[in-house]
Amino acid sequence: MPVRDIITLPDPKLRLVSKPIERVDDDLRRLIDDMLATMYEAPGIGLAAIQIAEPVRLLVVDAAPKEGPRAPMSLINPEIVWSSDERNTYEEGCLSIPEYYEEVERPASVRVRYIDRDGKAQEQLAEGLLATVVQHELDHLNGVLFIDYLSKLKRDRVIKKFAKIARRDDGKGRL
Ligand code: GNR
Ligand code: NI
Repeated sequence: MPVRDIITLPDPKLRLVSKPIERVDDDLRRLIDDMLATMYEAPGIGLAAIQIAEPVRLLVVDAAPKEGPRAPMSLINPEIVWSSDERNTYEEGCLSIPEYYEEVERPASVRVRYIDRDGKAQEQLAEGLLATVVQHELDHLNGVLFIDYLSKLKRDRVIKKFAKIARRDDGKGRL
């Protein structure tokens, strides 16, 4: 289960709209396992395939408490089929925007439809932190980042900081 490199701002791939997955096979399950290994190693609680430069509609999440057992989930071609009117605010971060955190408001609960790693259609109601992470990951599949919900001033400041880091180091955007 190789850990893969996570791409960071200002990599233009983060703005791609990822393509639907047409077949759930062993190659895809290997990609899922790489994503889970990469997410746990980071460590993070969610990861979209585009963050390891694979522009396909696939995400993994584990929003279980740190002390408890792992609860890995993989969602293929996920779609939000219902969102609550109730909103929730969480301080969000992103492995592709290292060490930057800001509060974002989103629907508190969502019902998500997806294909699981066995190729079976599933629906699940996500609430609390899981709802936030699923929406954050789904945004990645559409080239949307959490900084897009901030004021232009804050967003431009972050983008500028990461552009500067990329010029300074080897272009991989590491801090
Ligand atoms: O690890 C992550 N934590 C997190 C915290 C609050 C809201 C969203 C997230 S997702 C993030 C990992 C990531 O960048 N996924 O795309
Ligand atoms: Ni992210």
